[in-house]
Amino acid sequence: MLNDQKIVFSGVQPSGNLTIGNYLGAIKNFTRFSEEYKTFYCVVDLHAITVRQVPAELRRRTYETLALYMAAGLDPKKNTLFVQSHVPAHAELGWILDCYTMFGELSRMTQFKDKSAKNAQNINAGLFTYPSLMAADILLYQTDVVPVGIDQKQHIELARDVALRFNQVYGDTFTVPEGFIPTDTMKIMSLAEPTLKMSKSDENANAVVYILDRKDDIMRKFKRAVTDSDSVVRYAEGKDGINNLMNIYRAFTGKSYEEIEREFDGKGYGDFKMAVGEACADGLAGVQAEYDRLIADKAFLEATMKAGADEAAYYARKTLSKVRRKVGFVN
Ligand code: AQP
Repeated sequence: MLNDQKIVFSGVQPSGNLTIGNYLGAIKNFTRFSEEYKTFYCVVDLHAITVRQVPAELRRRTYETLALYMAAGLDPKKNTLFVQSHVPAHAELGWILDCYTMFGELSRMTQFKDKSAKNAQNINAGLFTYPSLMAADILLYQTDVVPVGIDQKQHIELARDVALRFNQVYGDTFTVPEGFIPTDTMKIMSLAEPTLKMSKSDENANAVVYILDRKDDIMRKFKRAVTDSDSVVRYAEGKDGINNLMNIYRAFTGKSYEEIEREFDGKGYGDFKMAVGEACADGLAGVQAEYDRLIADKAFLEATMKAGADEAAYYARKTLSKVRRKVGFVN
């Protein structure tokens, strides 16, 4: 790493099949940093167990998420790709930062409230302290930039507050990170309820387009997407379904809202939905082909996660030893 090279960190939970929300809001943007930044992209399995997982599925999805990172264009020679639980410094710094994060702060996190409502039978302490583990993930690497969807904004702000608090008590220890949130794709919405975020844990598979969905499924899901009683393809307040489809179409074609409005002038929603489906299927085809190749090579995936963890652990150790010294632990 060069001395003045900026650092990027982000992660995705292997808590379900990844969606085009995860892809357009996060993973696709990861690649833009590979050339000029030192990048750490992690499969955050420690976070995933805040919601009950089937162990064999968690293991399988951990491989799948790593393969998807690479299929989306992250070259392991240019990016440090690893699994969170392979670098124990995350859990250790997570605990330390728990002691510098206030109960009131954690109580205000909307993700905690949402996930508690969804998992009323399992409101565990990990779900509550998730943001301080996320702060540890970020701060361990002295991260400058964190590419995420808008739903993670509140957690990034908390990570900044914790870094500032720690730095104030012990002197300069952590870089204070900034979020990088894409404007058009920061929140891809559910196809069934376009006022809600598209989520990999949604029980309604028709509301969600998965990165690995094949064309038939993609077309069927867009065909059924909820729109409105108007029939004009136009980006406007109150047209949540159409706005969402326009954002997805923009992301896959690079067209502007005006170009889309012109393209579908005088045509109905049916034509527009089919075009969005085609663009999405075409945009994902390359990722899927590369994924199919990578997922068949388990030895390569294991070698990649091992090399990534070794490299990440090297950087993590530097920050952790500094923190341990500052808080007063005996070495
Ligand atoms: N719908 C979305 N639109 C834009 N960005 C999104 N992200 C997630 N959903 C959308 C971004 O993807 C990254 C990884 O997310 P995560 O795995 O940490 O979990 P999440 O934010 O809780 O995503 P999900 O899909 O909703 O997972 P579940 O259902 O397991 O809770 C993050 O940068 C996130 O912003």
